[in-house]
Amino acid sequence: CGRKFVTWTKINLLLVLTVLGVFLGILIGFLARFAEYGKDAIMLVSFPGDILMRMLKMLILPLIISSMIAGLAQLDAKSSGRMGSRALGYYFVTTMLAAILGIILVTAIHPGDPSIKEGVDLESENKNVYTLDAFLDLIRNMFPENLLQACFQQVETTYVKDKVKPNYVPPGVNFTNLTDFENVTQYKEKRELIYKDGTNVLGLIIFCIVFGVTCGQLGEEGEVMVHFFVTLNDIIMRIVVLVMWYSPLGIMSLIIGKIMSITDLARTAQQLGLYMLTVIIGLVIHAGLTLPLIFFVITRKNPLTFLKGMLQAWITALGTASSAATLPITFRCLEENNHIDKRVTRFVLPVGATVNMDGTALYEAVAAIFIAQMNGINLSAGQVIAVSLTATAASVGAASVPSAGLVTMLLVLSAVGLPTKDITMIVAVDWLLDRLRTSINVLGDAFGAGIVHHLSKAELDKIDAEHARIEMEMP
Ligand code: DAS
Repeated sequence: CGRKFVTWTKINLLLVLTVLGVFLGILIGFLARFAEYGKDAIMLVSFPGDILMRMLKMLILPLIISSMIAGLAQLDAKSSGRMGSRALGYYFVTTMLAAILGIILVTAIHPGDPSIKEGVDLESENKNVYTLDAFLDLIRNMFPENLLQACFQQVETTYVKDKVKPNYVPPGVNFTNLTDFENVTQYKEKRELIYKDGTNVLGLIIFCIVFGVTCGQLGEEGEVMVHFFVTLNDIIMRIVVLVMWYSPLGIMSLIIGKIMSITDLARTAQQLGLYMLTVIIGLVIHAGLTLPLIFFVITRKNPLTFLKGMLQAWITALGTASSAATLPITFRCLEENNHIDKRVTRFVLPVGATVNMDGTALYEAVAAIFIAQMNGINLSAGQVIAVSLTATAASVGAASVPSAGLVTMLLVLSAVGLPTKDITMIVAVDWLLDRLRTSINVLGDAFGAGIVHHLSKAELDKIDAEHARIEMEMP
């Protein structure tokens, strides 16, 4: 069995190292936290993690462009249309299911109670994280008039003292800010709060879909262009392997840095423990039961084997709290471990990572009703239905960057007239819940790619057979 263990470890060495990184990160994080190190130590310890985030973000732009154009150019318009509609249908159904599951659980467990708010002076409680007014003004001002804007607009809001400057940049391919997946919330001594959510991925994805399909229709003329993007995609995926071997250290550093900077652990656990448990139970049921069941019913394949192949991406999502940053690893796990056709992953993954967020929908439904319970408000049936719909819609609008779901939750709270200021009650635990819901978002995208691959297999085989026949006839 020693030889078997060595073989197993060689195949799973990276996964073993990454899991080790997570455990060491948690252990060192809590040890360092109780040692009360200062901000400098946190910055230092978080440095390797920042490097990992920057490496992954560096890959996202070329990866999305090359994968979408290469993937779509190798399909005809009809099959990519069918593939796209299957993917969007799966995204809508699973996201709605997640939101409804969240509502059932938060209503059954009832974690919110007016006593939680007693004695919590929202103003003083948040001095060391956000200035309450700053946070509220920021959110209130950046909150776009309607969801379409949230999906397609690029919002950059800088809050400096009493000024909030939301810049709504018109949709379209704006390369300058696309690599800025940073969701930077810094609280500086001069009471400046800077929040940047510079994402315009959907604008890029739509551009790539049109470009890729057009490229594919060019036939021979487009061959050179298709070959360029296929080669670019192969190069990017090779670079991803290098980043993956660095990720155990980076993920460990991200976890240490986060744990060291938690504030008020005891109060948070005491007041928000049941709320966090509700979210966690919901995420586990959704990813451990709902998604595997849908996957098994449609593909008749073992969902556990599929999940094992996704472990590396799941842990990276836990470390980075960003579906976009995890995208390169998600590609690799699906194509290398689960053998999903590249023409499927290249098309559905960038779209899924941006609009399909089951974990976020569940989280926003739970958090909104938790806030209602904390205020002793009993929502009517109509309001509960509004919560499930707006939580689904808000998860589409959430960018795939850290804490995006916390921001778009305002859509849900506003839709049912809940006090938006209470969002600061749950900010303290968002660093953990964000990681958990992001990892479920990634698993939802992965199962989606597996299902679309299964449903499109016949067409893909037909395209391959056609290519083989043409090759045979070539002189
Ligand atoms: N962190 C987001 C993501 O990358 C999810 C969220 O904030 O809800 O998927």
